[in-house]
Amino acid sequence: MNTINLNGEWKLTGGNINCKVNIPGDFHSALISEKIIPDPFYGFNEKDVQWVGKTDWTIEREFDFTVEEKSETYLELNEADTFFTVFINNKKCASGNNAFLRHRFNVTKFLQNGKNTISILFESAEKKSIEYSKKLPYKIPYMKYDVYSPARNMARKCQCNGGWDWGPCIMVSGIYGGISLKTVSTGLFNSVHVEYSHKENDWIADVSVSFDSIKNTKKTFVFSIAGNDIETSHVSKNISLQKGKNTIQAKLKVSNPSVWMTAGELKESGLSENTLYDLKIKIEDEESCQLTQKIAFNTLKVISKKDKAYGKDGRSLYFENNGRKIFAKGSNWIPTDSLPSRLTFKRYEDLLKSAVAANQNCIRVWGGGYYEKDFFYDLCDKLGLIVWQDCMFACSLYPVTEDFLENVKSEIEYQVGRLQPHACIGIWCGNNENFGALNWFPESNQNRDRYLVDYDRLYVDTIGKKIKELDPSRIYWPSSPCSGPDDFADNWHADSMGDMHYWSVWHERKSFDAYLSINPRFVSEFGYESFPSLETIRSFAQEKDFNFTSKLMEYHQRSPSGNSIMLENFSRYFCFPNGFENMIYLSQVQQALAIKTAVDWWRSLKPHCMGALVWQLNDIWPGPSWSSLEYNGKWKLLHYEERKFFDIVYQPLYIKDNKLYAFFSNDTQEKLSVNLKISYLKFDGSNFKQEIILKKNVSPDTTIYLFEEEIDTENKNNYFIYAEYQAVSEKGKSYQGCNTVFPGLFKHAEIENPEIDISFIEQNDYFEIKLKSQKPAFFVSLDNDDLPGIFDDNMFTLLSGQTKIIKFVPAKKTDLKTVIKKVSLKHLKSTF
Ligand code: BMA
Repeated sequence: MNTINLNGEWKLTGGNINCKVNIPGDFHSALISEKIIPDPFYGFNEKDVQWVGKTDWTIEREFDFTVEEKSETYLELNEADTFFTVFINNKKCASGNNAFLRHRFNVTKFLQNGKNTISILFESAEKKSIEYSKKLPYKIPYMKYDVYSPARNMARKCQCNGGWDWGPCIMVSGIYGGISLKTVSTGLFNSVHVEYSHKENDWIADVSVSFDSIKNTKKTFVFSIAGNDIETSHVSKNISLQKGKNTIQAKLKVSNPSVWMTAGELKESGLSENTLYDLKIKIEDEESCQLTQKIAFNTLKVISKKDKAYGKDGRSLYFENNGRKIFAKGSNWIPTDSLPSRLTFKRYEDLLKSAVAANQNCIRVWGGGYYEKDFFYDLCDKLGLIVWQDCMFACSLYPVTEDFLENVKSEIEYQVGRLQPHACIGIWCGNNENFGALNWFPESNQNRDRYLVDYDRLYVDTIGKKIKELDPSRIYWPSSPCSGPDDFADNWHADSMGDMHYWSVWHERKSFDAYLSINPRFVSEFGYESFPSLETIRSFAQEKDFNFTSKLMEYHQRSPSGNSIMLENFSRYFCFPNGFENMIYLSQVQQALAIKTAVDWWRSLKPHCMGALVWQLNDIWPGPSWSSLEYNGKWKLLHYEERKFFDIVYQPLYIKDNKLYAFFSNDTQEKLSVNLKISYLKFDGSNFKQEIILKKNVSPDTTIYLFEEEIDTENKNNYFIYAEYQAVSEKGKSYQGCNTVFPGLFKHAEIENPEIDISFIEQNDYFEIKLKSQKPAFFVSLDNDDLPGIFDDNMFTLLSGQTKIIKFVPAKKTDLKTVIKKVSLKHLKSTF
């Protein structure tokens, strides 16, 4: 096989624009680098670049080609977004209308020896979608946000390009996965499918590969699995290929491979990565014609059974890895940038490593973005992150015309074929919130049956059937949230079955204790907003805009009345902070507390509740949102708090109905002997009452109830509760942690000024920040302004007289003077 790589510089024309574009890449990025349009993230610029998405664009270039006898040449495009037509030597030779496909077109007859030209017209997806929607027999409604692209649900492209409640409307187009010409004398590999079985540690990989042959011929296919710690396994197969699609199978035996572990299991084993193996399939006498795939050995599955829960009909939902029940702790992943040219391996690696560093073991690839890049799944395989994979349909109804369904079938065929071999894929899910969406629109409320039939045709008859056919080894979950393949409750409020999206605390503006009013099985979405740090705000705003309700701050806030919801809760829980910086800090404290309140409760419900996925992990642009990681990857206080409440050993504490409840979670595979101390302290640091000392043994993978006690409501503003533990496992591993709860409201607590001394010490490649407090200090937080790096703890309680040393590891080498200048300290009392 000969490949001509057509990536690189192309000419871009559209309207009266004529400039250069780098492929792979998007056209907005080209216009930005050519200074034809401004950075759409800055100020109100988003409004000024909407014309780009409404314009048709053409890219073109030349290339040399040598015609080869008895061969066929295929033009391959990956992630061509969306409606495109290809011309080679000015002859139309191919077209496409799905950004989620790998397109392969036989263009042999259009090529000539020597110089050739290729041009590709990309019609505005917005224009095409509006045209398409007008041809439909009835309206197909979709969720619209502040700045949106009409009829976005008609196009098979990233749905949130059309604007969302955390991101801008930037209707990108281009080729994001690369373009090449492949000349073959036998054919092309399509995809590989692998299923595993094992006895003890002798594994069998059942491999079947799909191969497109250009002729009838006999070939030998060589299968192999290799890796550092195994003996390479080989199987050769002599095959009579038919012209067209062929499936070739082989069983490969592998002894004692390292078995795939989730991130928590890796941490427990002192490992940072899974061992991946190289599966290779090639044609014996055609070295260049091969397919390689990273694989790992595991049996990861979903258990979902009907049961009785809290006296209600229930349905469990949890992951089981190699026979072990896993409490899913993680986040929802959205596209990492509005501009595909900026989607780099480094950014993905940083975000996913940050997720693991916060003790997450599960990532949901949300249905309004992309089927992610191969390296995303390679990273999840390596890092032990279970992937909940949505199909790319979100917050909308969709057409079910024949051509649309055919288009979707090819999309699912390609994407499931591409992703199936990844060990990290835990569950296939039909869509995001589209069953619930049937209740959101006047059209579907007036004529539910019509849209319900459409729903069934798309997610059950088309997508569901296809996925079950292509990957029977994994469960297909029709929608998120839903109460099960055969139940249709409102899983924004019904808690006993399947997965929930719990949004009552944010969208319904309820207080944090509403989280304790539900007993969910698996919460796949819940979230609370905060503002990003000042360094991120400076990237899109000027000092004059530094106010929660400035026109620009409200413009970058895409959740309806998001800023006022945050302010409303400030007044519900806190003394009102003075100044913009304190409001940013407090918004992050508030966000972290909201999510912690939920997780402390839901972890105490294990094994009834077996999952908590926070909305959202990352940001697509700089602005207020539900993320725990800012647009530039910086950790918000929520992410630091996640590292504590998602840890494999943790002590959930909560107050419910004026009672303190204490639990202990051991998500390790070893028994722990635990020493616990619960202190009741006044805000001057003295004891409010006698502490409680407990010694407990906690079995593996178990959460136990410790005790409950009435809180002293009379004095609830005069003391706080500080719990700390040391735990040792059977094999001598030690764990420690602490947790603080206030019996009363923070705003009424008699908090004193703690007078914290801070000093900095330079070490080899990190810095120590020494803190000593005279009085108890709360939500003590360090911020590294424009100095990327991570603290080994943040947002913590400092007891009076306690000295705490925080390690700051800068992303790049820096000096003490810079650290002292750029690292600042805040705590609750300092905000008012
Ligand atoms: C859910 C998600 C997203 C949305 C989020 C916050 O609906 O599925 O669509 O951004 O809530 O509103």
